[in-house]
Amino acid sequence: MNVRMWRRSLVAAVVVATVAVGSPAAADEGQLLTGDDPAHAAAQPGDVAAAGTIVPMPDLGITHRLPAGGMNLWRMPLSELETGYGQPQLVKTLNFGGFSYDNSKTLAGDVGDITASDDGTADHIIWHAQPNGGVLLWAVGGGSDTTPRLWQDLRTGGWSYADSHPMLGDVNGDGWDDLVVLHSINPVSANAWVFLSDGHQLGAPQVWSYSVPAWAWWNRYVLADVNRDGAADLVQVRPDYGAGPGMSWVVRRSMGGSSFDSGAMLFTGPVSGGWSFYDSRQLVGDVTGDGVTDMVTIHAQPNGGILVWLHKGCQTWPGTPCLSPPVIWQDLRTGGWSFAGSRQYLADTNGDGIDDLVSVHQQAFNAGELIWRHVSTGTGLLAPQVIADLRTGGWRYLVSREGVADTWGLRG
Ligand SMILES: [Ca+2]
Ligand SMILES: [Ca+2]
Ligand SMILES: [Ca+2]
Ligand SMILES: [Ca+2]
Repeated sequence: MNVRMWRRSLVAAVVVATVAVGSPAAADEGQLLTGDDPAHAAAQPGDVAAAGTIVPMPDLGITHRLPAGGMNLWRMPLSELETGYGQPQLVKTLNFGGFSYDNSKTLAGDVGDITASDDGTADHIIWHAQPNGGVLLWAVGGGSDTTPRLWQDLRTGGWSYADSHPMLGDVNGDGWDDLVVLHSINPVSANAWVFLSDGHQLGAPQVWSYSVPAWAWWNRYVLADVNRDGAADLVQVRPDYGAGPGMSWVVRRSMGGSSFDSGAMLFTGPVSGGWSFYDSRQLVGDVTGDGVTDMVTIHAQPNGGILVWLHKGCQTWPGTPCLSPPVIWQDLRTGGWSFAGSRQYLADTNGDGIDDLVSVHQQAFNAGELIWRHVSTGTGLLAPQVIADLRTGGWRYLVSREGVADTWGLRG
């Protein structure tokens, strides 16, 4: 088997993943937590949690463009332990007030008890472009009260929608997601601003790092806890500077709730080895269940298909993060899988503490999409299984975007 990766020069539009849609496994249904997020106090990864144990019950937050330019916010339970598993639920229709799919970035997370009736389902943060180039920061909480709250007016103070890149993650380890905004100061550098959550809303921005490399076409970023101290770190993925479009992982650790460190290189994949920054995307989570954070590279193949690579974490806490040499974790070069026609996430879909792969996939000759899970056994990924068939109902792959909210619940 040829396991080399190749740079992909042509984006094909052929998407033919066909499936037999199975019904989700019946399970004792759990109960979402309200109030505090137990954060990292959950059961040890790999354990099968007993009833009453706190387990991940992640939501997929979906933002879908409306024909007139507004947007619908949705949540879809990703854990089979949760009521409504695989069924999108409409959270809020934003067809007023200038809300715009095209002129906003929307993030799903567990930011706080935003309203008195917040039920612990996904919160949605809206980073909303303003006519003067600035930004308004809005929040929509989980639960019955989904009226958008205007949290911050960033139309002054030098804030620029065009120059900013918002992300959600719990960078100070208190269980609530914080907003991290990379704001460019020149074409190649950005400041990392952090808006800490106090459990109810986001506070004033503070600079955690000066002059991190800007994102754009030469960098991507993921917020994830690489060293398992409870605080999400800033993970940078970049081309192999000076040597072409290879791919490198760099981690900037969250330090003491007030800064990111200067960064350490975890992996360099040279272009000569087939690695391509441009033909790959990156995910961070514990997919092996050993409690150490792994990294996953989704890499395009010459025929347009996909290889899933595992870079297994080899850090022993509290040591320096490190990665084992990458191995193929799943071969999706056949079966109609398309790199260009899919988006991937990591989330624990069965409450065993091991992150599973989730794919949102465009369909041939159909504007809609299928959402799949690839359950991790800890040593590999099981065959993909459809968890939501969104080929009908008005869903459109090309005018929707998603994110995973790190929400938790009690196993039923
Ligand atoms: Ca909330
Ligand atoms: Ca936090
Ligand atoms: Ca960390
Ligand atoms: Ca799992």
